[in-house]
Amino acid sequence: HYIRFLYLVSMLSCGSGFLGNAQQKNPKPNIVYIMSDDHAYQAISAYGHGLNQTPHIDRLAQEGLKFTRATVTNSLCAPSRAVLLTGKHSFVNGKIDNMAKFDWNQDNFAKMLQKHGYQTALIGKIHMDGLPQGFDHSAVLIDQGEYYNPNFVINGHKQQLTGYVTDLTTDMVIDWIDKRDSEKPFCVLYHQKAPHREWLPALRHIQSYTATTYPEPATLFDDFQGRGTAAKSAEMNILNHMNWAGDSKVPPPLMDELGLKEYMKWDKAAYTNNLGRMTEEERKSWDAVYNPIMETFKAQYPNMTSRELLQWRYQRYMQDYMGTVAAVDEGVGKLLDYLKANGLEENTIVIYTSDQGFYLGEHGWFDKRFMYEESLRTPLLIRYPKEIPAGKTSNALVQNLDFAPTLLDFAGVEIPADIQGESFRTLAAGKDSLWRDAVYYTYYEYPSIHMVKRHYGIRTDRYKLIHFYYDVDEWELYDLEKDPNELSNVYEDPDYAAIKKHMTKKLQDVRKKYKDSGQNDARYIPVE
Ligand code: SGN
Ligand code: CA
Repeated sequence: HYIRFLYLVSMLSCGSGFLGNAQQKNPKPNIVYIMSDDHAYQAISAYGHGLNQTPHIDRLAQEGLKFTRATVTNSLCAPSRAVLLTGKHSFVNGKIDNMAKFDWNQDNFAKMLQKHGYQTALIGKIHMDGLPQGFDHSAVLIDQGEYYNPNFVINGHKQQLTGYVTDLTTDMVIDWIDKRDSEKPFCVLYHQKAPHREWLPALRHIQSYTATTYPEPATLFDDFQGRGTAAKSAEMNILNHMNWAGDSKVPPPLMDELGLKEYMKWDKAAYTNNLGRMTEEERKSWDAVYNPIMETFKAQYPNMTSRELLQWRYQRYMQDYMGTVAAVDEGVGKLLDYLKANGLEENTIVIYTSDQGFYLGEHGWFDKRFMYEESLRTPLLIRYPKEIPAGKTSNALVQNLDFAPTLLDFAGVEIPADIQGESFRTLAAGKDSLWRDAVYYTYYEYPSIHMVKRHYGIRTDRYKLIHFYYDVDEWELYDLEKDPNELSNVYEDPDYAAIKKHMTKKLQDVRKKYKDSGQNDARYIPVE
């Protein structure tokens, strides 16, 4: 009777809803950290680009806070995940690129939460070898993972699951929350593979998404005048550097018939392997939609100009990319509905983000890596009704470096002194708080796929300074207010001499603050 009484009182006093008994006894918030892979903010309708609809992800913006200038410190999958876990820059946590080994023995925020009574789980893509540490439960994809009937490594044991990867990931997250010990707070990292290359949407989405025409970005036909060698030599062009079979879904026999060459030597194999994972039934449904598209392409191809070919490939890319986003969005809806139906809505922090931004045809590109806006910035929405007012927007320069300290802060765990990020808890609550005026960025994976040169730099409210190094020594300065598409490098422009000086000094300060140096860059030049 006593417990019942308390329960009634809590229901009355909280007004807005139901709180389970467990949460009364333990006020620590639960955490659902949702991170997709390569999800451009341009592909979330709450960000207002008008390309697609993501009603469920948008709920987090309506009921929570939307950051418009959240950035990553190194725009690549595995390094981004290492930064998330450690709260430290790549040159400190050691995971500088997708190839470097991640040392799971170092501390991470999940380990710290565990020590403070949290139940923790990691479900989906992690893209790092070794058994994840800091998690009571892990179900992770191998490397990039697969879209159809994917292999998962569940607590160290490999297993092929039946179904579509995005749906499976969502269901495993909900299932884990459902079966948890409700006496303890929980933290789950819900990491979708989608919308990562090679963009295979779920069958329920292919019909409508392949029938959609997307507006072309203003810079689709960018010729890179006004920029340096790095932008000119990157291999991310939709026309020239995408795979015909794996990406554009032109079947290998049709490639041969039309004389289309493999750009990457695994192109045809990627197509065969990806589609080869489908059951016969699944493959039939897929072919019913894609075969007619390829028939039309076959007829049109001989008369297409290279401009038209780029336009066709851009549409194909966007259709499949957006198709994979659709299932991600539905998953978020399912998860939010689950939290609500189970009285977990009030006491659970829900974050939606991506491991980095992505090019959706801007500059003619796909992929990421660059410190230019589309790949530097990442979507970030956070909902926690207890502290964060609904429907607000923040343009503060937060980074993925800040997740670990922020989540520790929310959980009431002391933030270790060697963590380099800062908690944005107070900021998110809309309270006055001092915040950084510049973010620091580093990128190392070169020479490698997409050939984006090594660089580092800072971005402030208005300006961006980048240094490309290793096999070039080039500086770029952008005025983001006058030139939001970053088309004109003003580093040598005398009108910007004072800004250049100021930004150069700021960059030196920031490198000092994070303990980066020319020596760090030298460390990553492989010895021949
Ligand atoms: C694969 C992709 C690249 C992508 C990297 C890294 N090529 O290599 O386009 O940049 O992954 O992506 S593919 O032909 O294999 O699809 S990341 O998100 O994991 O960093
Ligand atoms: Ca990624």
